[in-house]
This record gives sequence, structure tokens and C-alpha cells, in this order.
Amino acid sequence: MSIAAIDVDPQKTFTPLCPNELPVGEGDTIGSELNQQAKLANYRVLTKDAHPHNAIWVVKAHEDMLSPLDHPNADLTWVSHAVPGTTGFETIPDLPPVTDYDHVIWKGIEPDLHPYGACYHDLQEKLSTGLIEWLQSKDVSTVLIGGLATDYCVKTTALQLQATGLFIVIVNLAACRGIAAETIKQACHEMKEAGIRVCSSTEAVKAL
Ligand code: VGL
Repeated sequence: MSIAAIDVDPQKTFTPLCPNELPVGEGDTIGSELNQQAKLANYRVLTKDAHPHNAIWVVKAHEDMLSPLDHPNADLTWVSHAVPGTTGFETIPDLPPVTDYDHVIWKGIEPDLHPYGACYHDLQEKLSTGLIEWLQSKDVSTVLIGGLATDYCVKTTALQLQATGLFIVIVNLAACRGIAAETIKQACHEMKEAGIRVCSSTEAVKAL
């Protein structure tokens, strides 16, 4: 039985370092908390958004974001973000090089996909990214989750892992930042309702 720490989308695109993309307040400050969390685990996994610039959900202006799309695998419009080769795609400060992780998932690489969770490429949850299978192959029984953003990709990844019934799922809020207070609160409520353990600090994770 092993523990895996999962760093969900800790990328500059979700930080004030990329104000024209999807900046999350203090998103660039969670690197050391993610490192602390990883010390509690046997394995460390990184997930990254990797979106083409011509994705069907891209809008030019921030005010045009969050419009519903009638598409099975892209539910909302977003400004372009996390494009490989750009600054926004890079991981935030203080994290180890990608090659130091035990496993890496790149998601959203097709122009007609915009997944939030790291377990499936599509919103229908038919196309596995292999994350669940990889965790199973390593005999992982507990996952510790941090990253960006609490109210979107962290929440969805945690809910997908919890839904498998295979893992104890812990979300460490000290190692997360979210987009808006109201949606963060709602996300925490949803995660707790699903049976996920939502902790406010790495110390609280240790005490579990
Ligand atoms: C995310 C909004 C759009 C996230 C990704 O990583 O939480 N949020 N795309």
C-alpha cells in the first residue's frame, strides 16, 4: 500500500505571472507546500494542461469567457492558456524538473477537448488518461492532492479519483489556490459530500 502526491496543473498560466491567461491569486506561491506534501508520499505525479492555440473553446477576451458551448467535450469558453512552448505552460517556481516526477499526465491536447479532471481526456469520462491505472499498478491506496485551481481541475480530479472507490482521497487546501471564494466554498462542500477528506494544512494531512 503506497501513497501518491498529485500536483494538479501547477502551471504559470494559472498564476499572476500570466495576467492575460487565467491568473489565480497566489497561484505561484504553492510550490513549497506541494513539495512538503510530496515528502509524505512514495510517488509524485504531475498533471499539466497542454492546449493547442486553435482549440474550439478559445475566445479572445476575458469578458467572453464562461459562455456555455454546445459540445460534448468542451463545456465553456476560456481564453487561450497552457499552450506548450509558452511561459504559461511552464510549472510554477520551486517545483522539481518534470523528469523528477514518477509520472506525468498531459491533458487537453486535442483542439476539441477541454477536460478539467486528470483521469479522463474527455468530459464524458470514456477516454482514460491512464492515471487511475498507473496508481493501481503502483499499489497506491491514498492520494494527496494539491494544485490549481481548487474550484476546477483540483476538484474534478479529486472527485474522479474518489468515484473509483479505489483510494482514500485527501485534498490539501494549503497546497491549492482557487479562482473565486464562492466556487471554492462550493467545491469544498461537493468534495466533502463525496467522502473526500479536505484538509487545511500539510500538518492536518499528517495527522490523518
Ligand atoms: C482550469 C479553468 C480552465 C484549472 C483549467 O486548471 O483549474 N480552470 N482550465
